Amino acid sequence: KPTRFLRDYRAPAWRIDDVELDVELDAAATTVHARLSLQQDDATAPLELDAEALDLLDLRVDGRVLAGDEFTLADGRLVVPGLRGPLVLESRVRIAPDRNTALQGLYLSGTPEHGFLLTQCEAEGFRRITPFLDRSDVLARYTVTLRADRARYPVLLANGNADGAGDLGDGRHWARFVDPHPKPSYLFALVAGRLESIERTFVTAQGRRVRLVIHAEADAIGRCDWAMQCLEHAMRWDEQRFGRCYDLDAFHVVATHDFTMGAMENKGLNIFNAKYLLADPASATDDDHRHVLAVVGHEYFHNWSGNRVTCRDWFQLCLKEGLTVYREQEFESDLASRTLRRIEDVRLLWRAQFSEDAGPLAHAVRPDRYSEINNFYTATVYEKGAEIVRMLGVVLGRDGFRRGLDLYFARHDGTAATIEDFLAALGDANDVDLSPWLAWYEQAGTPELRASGRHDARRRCYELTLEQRTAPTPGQAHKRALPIPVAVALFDRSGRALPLRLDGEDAAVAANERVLLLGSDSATFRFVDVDEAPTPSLLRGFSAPVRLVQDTSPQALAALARHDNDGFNRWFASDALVRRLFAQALAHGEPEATLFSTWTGCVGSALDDTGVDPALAAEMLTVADATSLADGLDDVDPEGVHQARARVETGLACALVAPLLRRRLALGDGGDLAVEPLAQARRRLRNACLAALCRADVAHAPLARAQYEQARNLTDRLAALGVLLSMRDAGASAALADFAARHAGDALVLDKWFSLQATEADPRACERVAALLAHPAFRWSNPNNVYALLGAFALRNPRAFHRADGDGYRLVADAILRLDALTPQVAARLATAFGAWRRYEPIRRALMHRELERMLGREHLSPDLADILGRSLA
Ligand code: B3K
Ligand code: ZN
Repeated sequence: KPTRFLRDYRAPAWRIDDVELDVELDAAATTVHARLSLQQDDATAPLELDAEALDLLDLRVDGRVLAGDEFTLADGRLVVPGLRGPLVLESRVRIAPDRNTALQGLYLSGTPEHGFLLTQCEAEGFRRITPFLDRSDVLARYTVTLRADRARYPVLLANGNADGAGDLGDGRHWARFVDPHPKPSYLFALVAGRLESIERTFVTAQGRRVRLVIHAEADAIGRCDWAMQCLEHAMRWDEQRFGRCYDLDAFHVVATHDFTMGAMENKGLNIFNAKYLLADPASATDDDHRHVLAVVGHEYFHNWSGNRVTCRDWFQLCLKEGLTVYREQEFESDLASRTLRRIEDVRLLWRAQFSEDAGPLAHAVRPDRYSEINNFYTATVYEKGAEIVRMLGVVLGRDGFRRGLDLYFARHDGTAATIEDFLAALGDANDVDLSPWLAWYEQAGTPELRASGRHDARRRCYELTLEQRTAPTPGQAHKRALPIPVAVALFDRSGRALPLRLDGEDAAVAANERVLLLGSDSATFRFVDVDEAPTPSLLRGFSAPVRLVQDTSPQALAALARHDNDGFNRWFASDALVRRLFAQALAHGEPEATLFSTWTGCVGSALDDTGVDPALAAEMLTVADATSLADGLDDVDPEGVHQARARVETGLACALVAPLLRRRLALGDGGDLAVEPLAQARRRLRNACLAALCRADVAHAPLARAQYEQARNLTDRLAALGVLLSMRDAGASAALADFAARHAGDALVLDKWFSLQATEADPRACERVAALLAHPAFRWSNPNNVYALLGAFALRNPRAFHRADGDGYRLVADAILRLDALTPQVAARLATAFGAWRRYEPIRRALMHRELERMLGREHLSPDLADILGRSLA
């Protein structure tokens, strides 16, 4: 595919005001009749529509059938020269949903006998349904009529409000939908099949009565109640926190097992990967429950941030995704645990985004070029994009941010906007110039923030010097200084937060935390009236997505880990100690004893203190993952990283056996089925204790065996199984077999069973994964299966994937080539596991390079995979 550039953006030469679609549904041969009312904005431009993977039956302009020589259809473009608008273009095409394994456009979920039909159009799937101006700045009103066999497809759904339905007399029926809100084609959706549903009524703050309907196949409908509760919470929350109300008479949600990603925010008809919709305590873990809450919220919030105001072009993808991820984070933080959500987000940022930014696939949050847009649904666009919005929230304050967002929605409702529009609205509403923030969107790479402090006893002041630097990334040799908000508190010896007054200010701020804005390469901030050397707490709440390098002493970090008044910062300080210990273990084989006991003392006291949020204590017990610990290293030896990490992890467990046993006992059997945040947090801690105990001493294995047997929820059973597996307990194989038998036929639970085995930090996981590829529950055509087994192995098991003999690489590369012929987006995502090849030690580097070249040498690669491989090798 040719490279597209942001600088080449041109407004569309033709517009589509109204779309009428008539769809005759059939799994093997569906016909789509489209009637497009077109306006011409540029009189010289020929009409060029996107059209892929469809058979064109006929084409008419204002009712006249065009002859074969009046248009061309090649390379995904339907070109009709010499037309003058306005006009009505009609096309009839035939498509084959049952052969659509790419899962883009109209496809079949499940088998032809038992499955159902559905669509996925973002980013460029609508062109596989009908010829169209398939770009996000063409907004049209849709009327959609579906016709299908009633017995085979009793439920018919499309975007918007229902506008009639009836019988066709020949065993078939029809249903019509009108969507009053103009929308881009990527938000189009239809669903047809045998689906069950649950329904509630929601009355919006504006008094609109809305039908909320969740649809799923018969075996899954019993697991949709949690999602329904989450949806109601999300709708109310968006009204209260952001003043956003729902705008149609019905909101439909559909679950499918065959989906390339998490879920999709189609207007009024969200489609979900079942993994993010179905949840009950017997078949979903606590984490799953929170993910359902977050994703149901995320897709719903898109109704404003994405649908009512959409993106001008795909370069602006972060406009809707960064903002919506941020809204989702706030939603979960308000409803569940703010501390836990922030810790998880920061862990994800480090593991996925920092590493992406450190390799050849690094790109700006708003990239300036792409060849395959589907490869840009990345941690950078989503997570770093959300971090930028969060920083703006910190700088503008809660009310200022709300004012800005209100103006953004008011100004751009019903249109397609840009990042510049977003910054202008937020800035105008607050009378500030936010244009320097554009640099965060345009510049790739993780900034390094150096902080050093100096106390001057004679002048009673504390000077904090902050410096920033961003290393070059592909295509960006020189980096500009970014606006970096650094939230700061200073604690005295007794743990009291000091009032903060900068030199030259009249009075100290009331709050004992403030945000310093570093706008240049370096700056020094002088706090006055500071009598003793304080303990600085920096980047509080992770106020900017940077790599913090601070000269803080271990004692100061320990004081923060014990006493910081914010839970996230306690964890953050503890994590900083972990990283120092890890670095020592990597360099010298053993971490230094005093530092080690300083850290274990902090974790031990969190464990003993029942006043501490159990989720926080659990997170402090959980050592950072190997990928995140290797961040910033060169010539990485994954085996060495694993050993050093294991030493830190096992050392902690051995040092804390007594408090671990005590706390686990005090937490009780955890066997209840409640899913409210505190119950989840207690289970989390109890399971973290179990894992640590079994790591410390195999003598604790009976605890894990007993928990496996007695568990009344999936969280506890799966946690115990993971522990047995990682200890290589004699009973592990039997437990694995028992688990598979208990959950036979339950694809989502078996995916967890696949992942557990694929992520076992043992080189032999490679053979195990190879064997599991032949398991009857594994299907190559199902993205969930592929991610659960191969994705988990390649992206979350560095020790086995990077096995020194190269078998891990070969296994995954072979799988990628096989998948590319089926589901290119999945193949491309898996291939990102090879992206960081240059950061490894020479032998692995060469092995990874060889696999990349081997894959690239294969004929008929999809554009998706070719793009990832090409950029990785560039
Ligand atoms: N917008 C979709 C992602 C579409 C991915 C296309 N390859 C899900 C979301 O972010 O809500
Ligand atoms: Zn999204």
